[in-house]
Amino acid sequence: MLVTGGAGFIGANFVRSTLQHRPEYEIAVIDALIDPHFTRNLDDVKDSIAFRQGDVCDTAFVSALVEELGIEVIVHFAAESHNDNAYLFPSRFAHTNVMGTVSLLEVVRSTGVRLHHVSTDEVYGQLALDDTEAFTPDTPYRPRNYYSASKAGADHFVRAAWTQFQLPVTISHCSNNYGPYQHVEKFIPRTITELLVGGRPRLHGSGRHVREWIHVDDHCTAIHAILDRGRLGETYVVGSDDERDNRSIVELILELMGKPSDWVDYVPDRPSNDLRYASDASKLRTECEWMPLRTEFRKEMAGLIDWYRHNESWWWEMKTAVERRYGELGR
Ligand code: NAD
Ligand code: TDX
Repeated sequence: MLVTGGAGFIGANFVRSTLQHRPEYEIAVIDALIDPHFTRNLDDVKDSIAFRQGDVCDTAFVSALVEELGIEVIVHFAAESHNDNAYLFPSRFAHTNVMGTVSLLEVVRSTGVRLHHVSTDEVYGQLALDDTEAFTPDTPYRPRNYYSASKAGADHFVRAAWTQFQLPVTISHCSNNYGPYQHVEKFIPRTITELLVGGRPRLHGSGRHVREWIHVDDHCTAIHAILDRGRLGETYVVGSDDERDNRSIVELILELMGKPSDWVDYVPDRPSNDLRYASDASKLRTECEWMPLRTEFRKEMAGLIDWYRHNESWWWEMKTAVERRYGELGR
């Protein structure tokens, strides 16, 4: 198995859980290490995998590795993943997210390996707080920012690769993940680490934006369920049904970390911050016999706070750089 972006948050968790639970796979990772801090995410498993630093847009490099190692399946996580970077560096998002995926499809076309493409629920746009319909694989695409537009562009190529050439592909659209090794630019790690350094968390806008939160381990089992039982050419939505607004997440973390509920600063919203996402994973649950297991959010959040508390050396430097950038953005 070749895992692209395997040094990132979800990729590194996927590599670790695959090594632990699915020993039949031998794993290679390609990652461009766009943030030098990603280097450490695979430290504890580096002797059990073949790691190559490189760009997924480099088709010849990926093809050569696929041939050399006898790769049979590619799980494609590599991406520019942060909304706040997307409108600052749009061409990086187009390059990696669209061209990187097109490049892998070329590898699939020439070698016949299977590709699982990891997309996001954000491609479906935003829901109103009182909408009763959640995102399904048939929901029309309505991306509202450069990140989701780039992911949507990639998805269209993957789907066209199936209709045009019957390439062996599957796609998943997951909701917001949380767990260890998540970059501190993202909401939950930023909130926890801000409290650990004695600062105040920031809520964008009204704090009423809603996300559906899933533990990264459940995302990983969902991908394995699709690899095992999913149908080629199909799209699966992955979610937990656990919707929470940003304010209630901050309040829970404040409570778990012994701070008053108003220990928070409200800052200007990011442009076009989608109001709400909600997923309907029933196709995945039924066809692939999958269900999320790490669903006790309060307990998971307490464990995650401990993880960040005990792994300060992992995030300290990254935090300094991230907060400098947020400072420039005014949030
Ligand atoms: P991440 O930013 O932590 O990891 C992305 C990894 O891709 C990094 O290690 C980075 O170095 C690597 N990468 C970037 N450009 C590359 C390139 N050109 N070539 C090779 N490697 C490159 O992001 P993440 O949160 O782990 O997200 C992984 C995937 O899951 C992304 O495709 C994202 O769109 C998707 N996703 C994320 C979430 C979430 O909540 N984090 C939810 C749904 C879907
Ligand atoms: O300090 C903060 N305060 C705050 O209120 C930060 C960093 C974020 N927010 C808000 C903005 C969003 O409404 O929290 C929400 C979540 O923000 P992010 O963690 O940046 O995630 P989001 O933009 O929802 O995108 C994430 O989920 C979908 C991932 O980064 C994507 O890669 C994935 O596809």
